[in-house]
Amino acid sequence: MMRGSGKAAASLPLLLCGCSIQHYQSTFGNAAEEARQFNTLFVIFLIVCAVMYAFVIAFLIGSIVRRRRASEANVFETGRHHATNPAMQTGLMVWGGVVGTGLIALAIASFFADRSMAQAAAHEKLSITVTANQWWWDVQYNSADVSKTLRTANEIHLPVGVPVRIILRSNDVIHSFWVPSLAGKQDLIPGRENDISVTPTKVGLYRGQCAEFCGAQHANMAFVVQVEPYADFIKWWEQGLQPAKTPTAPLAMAGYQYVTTRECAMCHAIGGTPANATVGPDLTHFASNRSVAAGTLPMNHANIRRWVDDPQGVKPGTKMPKVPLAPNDLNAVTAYLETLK
Ligand SMILES: [Cu+2]
Repeated sequence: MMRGSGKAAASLPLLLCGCSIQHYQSTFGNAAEEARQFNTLFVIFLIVCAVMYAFVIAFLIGSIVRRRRASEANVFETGRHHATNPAMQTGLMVWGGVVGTGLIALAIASFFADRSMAQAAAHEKLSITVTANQWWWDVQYNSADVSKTLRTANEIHLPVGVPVRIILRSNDVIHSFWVPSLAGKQDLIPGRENDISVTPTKVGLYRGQCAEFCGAQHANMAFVVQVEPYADFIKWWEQGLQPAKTPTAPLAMAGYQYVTTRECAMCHAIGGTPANATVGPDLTHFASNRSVAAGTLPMNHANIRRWVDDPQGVKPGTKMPKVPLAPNDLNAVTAYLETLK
């Protein structure tokens, strides 16, 4: 796992990536079939619109020059601009044809891009449910075998080359799921289920972000998507299903006692412990994540301590309350959370 230096969230993307950050968060990332389709469509629209625009500007300049020459010659060219002028009529018909052809070409390109994405969506081999909350992401990997269903938070793993259906829900207000390198945006709406299909084509780490203003900490509602080979993904899933290890060090053991029996257990679940609430993020493998508080701080000892000590200071308005912990308890809780890998 990458370790950050504890600097501000602005430096987080660089700290998160031991790999290339070239397409970490880029609409030109082309890291999934859907992003590639969108970008192809974008290029076609850009070229057609650029040609149209060039024609319009050329005609505009031509008409200004012509008008100026006529003024200088003090000639009032009665009738020459009239629509009954044969040359003008031909010109208008050609222009109408160019515009019509351009619009039809764009409609056809759009149709085929939609069709291609719908075909990919029809062959999904994996479904995950992402539920948005102010301001974090609950992620559930669905399985026909309920014992294999995995719940995590703020970090999504996807196998490369496998079409995935991401079911989108919201627990509070409207959010928007957006991983620019992989696909377009899709809203998460309370009381409604949306979905988006993604077929990742490039192994890598990609940043996602809520793209619909959802409150004070909207900017700190991020997540990362790790696209990896299928075998690695299955291994990760199996590891994720393992319960949290019971710590042996005295300080972490004291933290285990506190977290699983006191305030923390009222909101969080930790597999294999008495803590099983679902209000907040599942913490079973919390320290394996790359960030604390949905992309707000890099994951490291200092930042876990800082977050537990004063969540409202780090992320004002977050639903996680400040629990007045004695220094010993704070050290113990931090030590225990660090063992959750
Ligand atoms: Cu938001």
